[in-house]
Amino acid sequence: ATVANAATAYINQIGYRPADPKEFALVDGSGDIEIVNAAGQTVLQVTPKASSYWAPSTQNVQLVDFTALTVPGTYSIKQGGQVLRSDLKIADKTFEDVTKAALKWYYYQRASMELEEQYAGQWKRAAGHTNSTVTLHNSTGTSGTIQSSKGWYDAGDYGRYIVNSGITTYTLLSLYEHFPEYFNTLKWNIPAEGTLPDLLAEIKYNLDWMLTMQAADGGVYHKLSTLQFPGDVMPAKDTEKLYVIGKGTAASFDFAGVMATAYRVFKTFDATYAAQCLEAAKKAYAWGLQNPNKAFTNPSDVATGSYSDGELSDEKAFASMELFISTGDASYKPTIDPNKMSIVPAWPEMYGLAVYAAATHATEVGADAETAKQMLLQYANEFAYAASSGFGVVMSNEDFVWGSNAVAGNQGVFLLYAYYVTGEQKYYEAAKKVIDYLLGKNPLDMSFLTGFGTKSPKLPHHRPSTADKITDPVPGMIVGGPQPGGEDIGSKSWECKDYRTGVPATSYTDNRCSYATNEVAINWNAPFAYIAGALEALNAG
Ligand code: 9MR
Repeated sequence: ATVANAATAYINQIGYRPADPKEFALVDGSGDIEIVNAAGQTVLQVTPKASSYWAPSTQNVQLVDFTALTVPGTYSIKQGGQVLRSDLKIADKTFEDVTKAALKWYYYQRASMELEEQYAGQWKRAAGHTNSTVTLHNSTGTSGTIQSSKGWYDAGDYGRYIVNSGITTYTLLSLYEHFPEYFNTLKWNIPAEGTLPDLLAEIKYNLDWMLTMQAADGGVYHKLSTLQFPGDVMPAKDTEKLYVIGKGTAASFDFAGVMATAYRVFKTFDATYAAQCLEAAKKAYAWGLQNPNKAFTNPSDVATGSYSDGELSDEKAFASMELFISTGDASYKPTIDPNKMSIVPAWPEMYGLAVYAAATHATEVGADAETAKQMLLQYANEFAYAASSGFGVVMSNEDFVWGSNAVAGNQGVFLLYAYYVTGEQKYYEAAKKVIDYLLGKNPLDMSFLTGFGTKSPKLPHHRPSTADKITDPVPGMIVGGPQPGGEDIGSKSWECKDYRTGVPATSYTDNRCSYATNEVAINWNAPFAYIAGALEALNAG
């Protein structure tokens, strides 16, 4: 009797660009792979690479390189005469739609305004958090109210947090700054903001909010939220009192770096606005220098996201570098420390951004640019090597933390930086594999982007998607992804049953309860949008 082939092929479910390197992963396969076109003809026969062990899923994985196939179409993957799957696609501008969707999601996250049907379609909704007079919590060191509105909700909750807005807005500003031509014309149906390109119109909506969070002395408040997380209600139904909470060093330096960058990006569109951003950056930076150790922790009456970080030197380096590049004023110039280790950016890890900025501004920063470049390449070489085995990504066990998909994403962004400074194809190829991973070439066989792919999250931890009574979740959201922490597991009604598998890369559940694996967040969408947008922009025209 013939035993059915138990092989599984894991692919980028959105597809592959015709001229790109192309690879899928195979588990439990044996023999050659045939790729068959819609007419039933075998167009490519490939011998899979030798298998390699991937610790995060404890699987032996074979990589199958089908770069030689360049004709757009939909294909089947066969092994031993058996069809493993029939949704393999090669298409021009493969990542344009996901770029638009991932960026459009920021519009869906907008506070203080109605989402009209002409833009939001079936996800139209009433405005939330419209009362712009917000009470200063005593943790700000003062009392009274400020005027604050606009901005993006952080995640599945409705908090607005400066630290997380910082890295997010910076990543999106960088996307524009690195690829202005591409983003000057790319549009995704959001309300116009003067003549700004859509990407800058969206970014400005959050910058406007961030600017309201600066106190008269230059210091920046940490966050704006209710005291407790709201229930599963639409934004307009979350009517608990809003507070401005905390004021600290991380928020002030993150704000300073973002505003210094915004100055460069908005200068040619709106000189007055750009000047306002730069002024705000300088004042926040000066406050940070005066208050170098004001680490934020949640006050005892506050339970919303804390984004607490005790290590503040990287935020300072980031702000210094961006201010230095924007102003040319040597008094801002930070020293690049080659021994600093945590170089892949994350909300509490901003050092890598300063390193990258230094590496790409040799004229301004002088000798440090070479130090920065060497640091970048030392890691990028390890990353490129790691991408040649397992599921083709850098991710190792310790990368599977809360928001692991953003770790993968930021590794990809980092690899693209290495590509820009060297032009070496191996970095492009490794960065490209990150988007394959996020869109389905992973042991869960899952595209982590809502609304896209053969199998994608249906029940994200996202209050609007839960409360809106619409079957499909809001599209264009990258969920946090697998990780073994199980912080959301328990016996209370809103908690998850144990979904852990004993290995990091499959400890995930597509369930509303799972804020530790299936929530969405602005800082997780940004690196994905950056990679998808960069891959299109680099190949445009
Ligand atoms: O992304 C944050 C992650 O790094 C932390 O481990 C986690 C627990 O503190 O919090 C995550 O951020 C959440 C924030 O605190 C509130 N909004 C939702 C965010 C994503 O889960």
